[in-house]
Amino acid sequence: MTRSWTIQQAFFQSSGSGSMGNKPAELPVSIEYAVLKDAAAGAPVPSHGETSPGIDRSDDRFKDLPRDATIKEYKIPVAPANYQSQVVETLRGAVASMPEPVGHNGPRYMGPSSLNEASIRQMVQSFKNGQLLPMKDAYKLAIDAFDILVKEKTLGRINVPVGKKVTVVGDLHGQLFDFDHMLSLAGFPSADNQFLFNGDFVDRGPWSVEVMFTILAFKVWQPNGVGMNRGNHEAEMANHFYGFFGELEVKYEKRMTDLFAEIFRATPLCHVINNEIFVVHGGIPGPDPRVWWKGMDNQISFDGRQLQISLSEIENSNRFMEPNPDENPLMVDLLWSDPKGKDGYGPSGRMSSGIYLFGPDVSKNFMEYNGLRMTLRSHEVKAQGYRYDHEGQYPLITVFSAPNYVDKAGNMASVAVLTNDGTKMAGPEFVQYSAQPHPDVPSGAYAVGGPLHPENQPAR
Ligand SMILES: [Mn+2]
Repeated sequence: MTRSWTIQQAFFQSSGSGSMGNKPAELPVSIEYAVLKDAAAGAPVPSHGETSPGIDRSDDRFKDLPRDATIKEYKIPVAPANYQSQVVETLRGAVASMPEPVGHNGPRYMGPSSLNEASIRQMVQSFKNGQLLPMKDAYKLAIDAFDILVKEKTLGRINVPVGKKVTVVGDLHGQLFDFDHMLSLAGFPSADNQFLFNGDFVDRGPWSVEVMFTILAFKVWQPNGVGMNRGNHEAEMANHFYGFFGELEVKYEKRMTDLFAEIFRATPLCHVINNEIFVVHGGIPGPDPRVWWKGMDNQISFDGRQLQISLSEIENSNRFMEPNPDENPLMVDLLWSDPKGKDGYGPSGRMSSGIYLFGPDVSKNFMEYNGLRMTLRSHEVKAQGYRYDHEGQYPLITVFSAPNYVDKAGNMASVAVLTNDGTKMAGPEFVQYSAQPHPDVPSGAYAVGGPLHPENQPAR
């Protein structure tokens, strides 16, 4: 089996707006997507017109489809009873025999009990001053975080006691100076204020390593008070192209990228807060079966799901893999999809044939079926840092936490705060903020083609 990368690039081309006046984000930046294919070298492009076994193409539902439409079963892989990582097991021994960082005068990680609010504040301050955890400590912290995440469920549960709150953080994308500013406004994770990081911690911003180690320090400090959802950028393919792996290689070593790939495969895909609020990076389950054909355009909407997916199906699904629409359509929907204004499903411009947009009827049906009353998601830049994409009784809200995204979007950022008022999770209230000054390292510096990518650096 040869693993080949293919990458495609699309520009945000938006015209018009949805029935609720929803407008796609207007951005001077491109959105990119890539498809990781497991295929023999030279294998033909998947043919259109395919129908999964078990699907009756003569069913009335499909009668209007063009002949070249592909109809694929929505099959959810089941999680293994326990996941064993050969990568991590091998590293444990290697890390134990790494030299102690004698003479290192930057931040240290001396085990879970060394973490507290003061030590993490100091760590972030050191990161802002250009210091790093030493190699051995960095591995230890990352492995300790892996050991916690690997035992969690694909769908996590957060319980906020009466009078306490939870802060949901959207895309951060390695913007350390903005992240630190956000913490100064929203506070640190605590028993009074749990945190849920909703994916896209890394890539593009050139301090993805420091943002990631800060989040892992929070997680190891308070395993039950800090949640993490995987985003579409917590994936090997994305990290390879958009900077996190290049940055890890420059700041540490290439071998560490394999560990982070395992950490991301162990990261839950979504959380539910107090049985009321669904939190996921991208969106909710896509159409079943998955239908697509050449020439789909954004005028098309289809009503594609007769059976709803339950929270327990998500909880028991296998996340220990890279996002891949053929093997795990659910994961791709949760990590990649976006809301739209009109009812029904529609094709997404992010990636052909595997990613969908979903309308307000789709999100309402999912929430109603599962006894939920609100969805928070991230994944799209918004001018104010948040946006009610679907309104009404079952709102779906985007929260995005990277201000002036990629140093040029000009957007504000926000985090969403929900409080248990004794009857329900009240809110969200949004803590908004704008971009902070940062050292002169551009967004994308460590990405493929960027000035600090390992291939573009002089030999050290
Ligand atoms: Mn995203």
